Amino acid sequence: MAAGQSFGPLPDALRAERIDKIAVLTLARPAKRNALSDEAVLGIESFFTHLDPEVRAVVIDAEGDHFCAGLDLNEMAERDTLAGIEHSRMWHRVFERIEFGPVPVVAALKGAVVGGGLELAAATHIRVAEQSTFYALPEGQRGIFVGGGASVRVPRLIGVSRMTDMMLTGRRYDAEEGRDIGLSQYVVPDGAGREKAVELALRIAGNAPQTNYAVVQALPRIAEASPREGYMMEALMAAVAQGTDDAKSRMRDFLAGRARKVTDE
Ligand code: 1HE
Repeated sequence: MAAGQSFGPLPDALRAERIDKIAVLTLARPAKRNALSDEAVLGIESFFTHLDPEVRAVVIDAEGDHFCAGLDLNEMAERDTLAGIEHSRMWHRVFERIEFGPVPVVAALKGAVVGGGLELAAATHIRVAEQSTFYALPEGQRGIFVGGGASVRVPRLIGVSRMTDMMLTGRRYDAEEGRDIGLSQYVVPDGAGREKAVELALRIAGNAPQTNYAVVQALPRIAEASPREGYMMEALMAAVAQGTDDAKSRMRDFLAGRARKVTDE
């Protein structure tokens, strides 16, 4: 474990740095294609748990040519059934910390985004894919099943039938296809993923915290609620957000011509 500045203790497989109001967490085990050991997954939890309250958005990127080759298969062989359940539940806990954590998270994807790597990516809010990116769920070929939340999150992105195809036939999607079906929101040239992810995270960090909170915490819950409950939750969240001094001063700035227009870049 190396001291991760103000990021809590981080294992060697992770690095973290601060850029202005954002933090960048880097998967740093390229020799093993950033395969996720238990130590690394717990390190991700530690990073999000110890995040400085001044940090307004996070980028997750990776060293080397691949974002993440999934679960470290070396750690799998000796696990019995009960340990398998506990292990999967541990991944769920950590990835929930990302999805429903304090701030929006942007992933910079490249190369392999497979198995648990896709599960990690699916727990983030914005995904930027370099051209080299490919997505797969090789669990089907390894005789196992997904365990890091993919059966909940991936169908929401691409539908049950596409995930079924990925698992049963080993189908891979490339970067462009992935964007077209909803696995990423952006595709950028190779080498440009981190820069684009940082640019987006800095822009997100400039939003009012109450808006980012509503988008991360309320929007996915509203989207899953029945319309009756959803409309009510939306009204409550809207009232909470607009009642803040921050919202009022942002609206005054716009009306006085001091704020960006939608058409300004
Ligand atoms: C690994 C892992 C890993 C690579 N665990 N060690 N995930 C998989 O089934 C993905 C398996 N990996 C691959 O298909 C390929 O490695 C890649 C397409 C990602 C990259 O290929 P390549 O040619 O660049 O690298 P490589 O030579 O295959 O791998 C380099 C090293 O990384 C090699 O070790 P070395 O000591 O021989 O150099 C590989 O053994 C090692 N490596 N991937 C351990 N995954 C909560 S449930 C989640 C379920 C899952 O995620 S299942 C895992 C699915």
